[in-house]
Amino acid sequence: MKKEIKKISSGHNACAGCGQLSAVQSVMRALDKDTIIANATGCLEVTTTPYPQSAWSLPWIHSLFENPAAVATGILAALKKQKNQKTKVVVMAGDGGTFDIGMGVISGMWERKENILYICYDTESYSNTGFQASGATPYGASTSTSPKGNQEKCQIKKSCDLINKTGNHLQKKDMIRIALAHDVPYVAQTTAGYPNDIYNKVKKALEIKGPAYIQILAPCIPGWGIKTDEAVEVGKLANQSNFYPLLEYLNGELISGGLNSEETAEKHKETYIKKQGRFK
Ligand SMILES: Cc1ncc(C[n+]2csc(CCOP(=O)(O)OP(=O)(O)O)c2C)c(N)n1
Ligand code: SF4
Ligand SMILES: [Mg+2]
Repeated sequence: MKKEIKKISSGHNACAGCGQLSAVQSVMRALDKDTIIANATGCLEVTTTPYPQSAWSLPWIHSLFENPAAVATGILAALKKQKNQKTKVVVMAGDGGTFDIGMGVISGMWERKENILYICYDTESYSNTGFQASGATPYGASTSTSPKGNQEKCQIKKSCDLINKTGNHLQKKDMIRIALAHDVPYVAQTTAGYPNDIYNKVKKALEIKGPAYIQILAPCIPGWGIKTDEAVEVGKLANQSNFYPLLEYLNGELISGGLNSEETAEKHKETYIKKQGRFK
């Protein structure tokens, strides 16, 4: 029997139960071996490539924190020069790399309508550097730069009183709407709670001509204050509570997912919040 090659191997040093690594496994199942990945600095890159080792068995390049979209553009240009239309180019980056520092180059890539699949693993904070708030951090979440009940440590002095009471006092940036505003033909949202949904969305995105954006909520064990066996459950609750609904847009039209009924959301909201240390 032919032995299946794992596209990302065990032996990486991510935290036990990491929601991001679990989501990556589902993404990798859907990728063909004729793929080149550009990966921004962040937990995914750091935990999978401690020199001289690598957990990746597909062509993979580490970009800076801010520029995997530009690196992907360069790869695509080189493939075009070689008249190669077969090899897929995929970006992988965290929410900090996507919502914040990488925004300008992402916008350029989408403006040029390049055939690149961009996947954002959304841990709702800068996990790799100690859980600082990002543009993806939801309202009320305690992070190391918006620490609830710890005025001493707060780095955003002006809003300290407010942060002290609530944790993060800013709303999460709506990256899905930003992608749609760029007329990205395939835009989807999912969570680490749904491995098959991730797989199906990646497969679909790869069939689309032009840019595609998939945002995957990736529960972070220490950053969210959850147990090592809870990332999948919390990923499911995020959808069921309507905090992070599954979404799929094709040419601007919602073709699957959307908000769950009020009744379903009400049933799951409290459990979603109470399970997480960052909301306590
Ligand atoms: C220009 C620059 N600023 C800061 C850093 C330090 N840094 C490395 S990873 C990281 C946070 C990454 O956060 P995110 O993109 O959300 O990925 P995660 O670690 O959460 O998966 C930061 C701030 C850097 N590498 N480069
Ligand atoms: S800090 Fe969070 S995102 Fe990083 S490896 Fe650990 S669980 Fe995963
Ligand atoms: Mg992150």
